[in-house]
Amino acid sequence: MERTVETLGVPMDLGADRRGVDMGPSAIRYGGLNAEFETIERSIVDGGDLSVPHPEEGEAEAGTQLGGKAKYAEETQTVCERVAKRVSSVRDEGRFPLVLGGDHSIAIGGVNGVTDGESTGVIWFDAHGDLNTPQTTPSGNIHGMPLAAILGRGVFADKPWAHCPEVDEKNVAMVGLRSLDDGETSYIRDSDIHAYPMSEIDQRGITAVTEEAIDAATTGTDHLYVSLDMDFLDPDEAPGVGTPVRGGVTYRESHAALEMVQDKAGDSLCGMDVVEVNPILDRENRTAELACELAASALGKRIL
Ligand code: 6HN
Ligand code: MN
Ligand code: MN
Ligand code: MN
Repeated sequence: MERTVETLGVPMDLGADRRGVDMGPSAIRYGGLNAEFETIERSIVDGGDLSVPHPEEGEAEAGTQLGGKAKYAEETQTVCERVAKRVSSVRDEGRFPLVLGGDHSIAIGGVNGVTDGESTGVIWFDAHGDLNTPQTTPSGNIHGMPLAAILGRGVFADKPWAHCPEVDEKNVAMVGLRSLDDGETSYIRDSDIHAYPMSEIDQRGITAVTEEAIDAATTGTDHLYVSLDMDFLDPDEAPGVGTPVRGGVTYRESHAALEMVQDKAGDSLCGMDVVEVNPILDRENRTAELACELAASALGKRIL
């Protein structure tokens, strides 16, 4: 893995119903990202924020639909293409891309930015499946659809830019699930995706489950991308997220999982995003601070 980390803020909230995650990148920076990285032997540079269309400025139209419900589809495509381009050039320049969200739709850009013809495993830490399509979505919000889009289904399926054929379902692992829509449940059942709901974490423990997830995502792949939706954590720990769901992982479990990513797969880790931080709903910026800590854990921070 590249030693120097470059952060890329994506102040995007068009994929979610609640406003506020557009302030996520600022909150994460304010939460002490640089200080966290000072303790790791790697430098961090801030690549700034990408520009994102705003409804207030008339630059975005909620009405955009793609054969069903998918709000702001055109704008989301524009932003994700920008993310992919930047992530890819960060890697070309020999740095590690760390994308700060923003709603989870931006992961379409993150994954597309790293694949570049190489087979890629993906670990998706999330309460949700993010496997909806415009036909199965209850909300029309694209942040509930990015993993399906990456796998070539649903929103943008008719537009090949979003699909990453380099990502095979059998190398996708979802950890922390506790809120699935009907269409997502059948998607997972009919697929080769490795899905770990909270009930399995309760039974087997976070380390056994994460180890298996890492194995699935790294067996036979060239590299690994990690997508961390902060609603992976219990809302008691991380209240500042757009769509909180009770019953998530604890503070310690989240650190254990992200530390394992570095310990078991640090060499193949090629990119990461931390998304869905909503400072409006947060308490004393704790979710943003935790986002910094978890990124640092994944990228090698240890106290001993
Ligand atoms: N996220 N499954 C719900 C939907 O609207 O599709 C919630 C999605 C939440 C997505 O947290 O990234
Ligand atoms: Mn989620
Ligand atoms: Mn692609
Ligand atoms: Mn998500």
